[in-house]
Amino acid sequence: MDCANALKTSSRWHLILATFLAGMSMMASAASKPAVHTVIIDGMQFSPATLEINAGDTVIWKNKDPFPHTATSLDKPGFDSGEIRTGGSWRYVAKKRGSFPYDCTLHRTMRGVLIIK
Ligand SMILES: [Cu+2]
Repeated sequence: MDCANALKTSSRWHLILATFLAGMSMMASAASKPAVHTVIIDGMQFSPATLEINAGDTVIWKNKDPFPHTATSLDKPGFDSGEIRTGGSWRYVAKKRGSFPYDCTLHRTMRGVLIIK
């Protein structure tokens, strides 16, 4: 291989590497973009009961039952939706990392856990 050919091959590898790195950084930015998660309240249950999310993500609780519910963290300070009416929803932007067990203050047997990483 002469000098010119070696140079051509080397610049081609640089192009492949640059393309690869650009792809990787796009994937990284997609992964760190805040996501929106939904918890359905139906039949006196939170679904999913355990939800793992990243700090900065949004969680929306949607009430499909014919009566109100709340999503209220057991530890304070935490979060408290107040009463979510039938067909209503409540949106929460999760900022503080940790594991937050929560229940419905109107029906204490309804339990869920929000894990914020
Ligand atoms: Cu309830």
